[in-house]
Amino acid sequence: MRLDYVSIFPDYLAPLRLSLPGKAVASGLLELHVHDLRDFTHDRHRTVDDTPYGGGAGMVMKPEPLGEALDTLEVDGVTVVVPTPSGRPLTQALAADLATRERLVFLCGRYEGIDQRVLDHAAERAELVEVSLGDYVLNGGEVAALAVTEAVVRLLPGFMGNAASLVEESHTDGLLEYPVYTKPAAWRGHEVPPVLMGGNHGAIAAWREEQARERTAARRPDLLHASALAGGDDGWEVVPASPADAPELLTLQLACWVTEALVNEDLSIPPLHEDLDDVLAGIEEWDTYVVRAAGRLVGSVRGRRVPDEPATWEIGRLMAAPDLRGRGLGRVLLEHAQRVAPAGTERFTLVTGKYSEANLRRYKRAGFRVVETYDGPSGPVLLSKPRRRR
Ligand code: JD8
Repeated sequence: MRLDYVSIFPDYLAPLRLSLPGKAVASGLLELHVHDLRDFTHDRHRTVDDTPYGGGAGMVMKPEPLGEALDTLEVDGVTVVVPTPSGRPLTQALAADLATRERLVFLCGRYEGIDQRVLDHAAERAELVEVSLGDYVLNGGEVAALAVTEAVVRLLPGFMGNAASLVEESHTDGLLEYPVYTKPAAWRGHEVPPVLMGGNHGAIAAWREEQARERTAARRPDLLHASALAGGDDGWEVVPASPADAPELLTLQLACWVTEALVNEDLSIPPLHEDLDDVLAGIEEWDTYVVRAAGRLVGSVRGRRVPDEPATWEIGRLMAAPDLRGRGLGRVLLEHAQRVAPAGTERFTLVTGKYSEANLRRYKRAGFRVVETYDGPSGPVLLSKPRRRR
């Protein structure tokens, strides 16, 4: 990924060369370029701002220097990120989306902001993403550019040394992270919860899920509410699929696996090469379930007994509409696929792309473990989880 930053305070972005992005640059995963906006001026005073039309306090950033910067950085068809208090909130879902881009160009504003025509012009020739760090006022866009960079870069395939550490994270699927502990087992009268010392992975996964849910309900009920509004948990109604769902299911399937193909740089993945008949056959062969929100088919999952392995319940085609990621829909579908497994099921299996960090996070958080990695361009990776006695 290539990242460009335009700012009147280029040194403000020096931290990029430190910490995480620094290593990514060293390993060639990341290319960073910081540009001083004044280098795109031609007057003796290197002017980048002027008084606001219509009057009022403060100064506004002039369009010409920013226009020249966009030209020089050849932003046609590229994603231009502009931090602004009036932008869309930065979320894990937006970070994961931006992480699929080849390039990001950050325009860091100062003063009262950037002349609106620069943004209108950028939107005519590039993908303009106006983003806000949160509902408070900063003096410029640099801090937000640094935060967006960290949230995005750490999701890049192969970036986090141990992808596993991305697993148990807040906001990955609508819940806050659970409490964590390390040695010593007792400290200043505080003990580590015994369940964590018992080595029973299923019990540990269940305790952590419960802790995450309780903490979210206590500290961020809005997250639970948001996923409920979007039909989450008891709001997402998971129902058996019918052949009539096939056209929408094919559309959702292709949309979801485009992201997988991008992340895994592999266009050969089977879901991308299916047509309506294949989807109809799948609905026949597998126990297939769908979720609708406001009438729109937004999620699906299926399960079947593995031929000649009756005790293994294979879960597949778990899909959540790209615009609804981070709302817990994937978690609800995964839980449902396990719940509907027939009696006699001893384990669950599923596969995903070896570079599908978000999926791997969700599955490992749910207690699945990688048992095999096939040697295709994107694996896949086979994960398994023992079925806990209910
Ligand atoms: C970009 C200029 C300062 C903002 C007059 C103070 C983001 N979450 C966020 N809060 N503030 C920003 C932000 C502030 C910026 C610029 C981002 C460029 N300012 C302006 C309007 C009021 N001054 C931000 N992301």
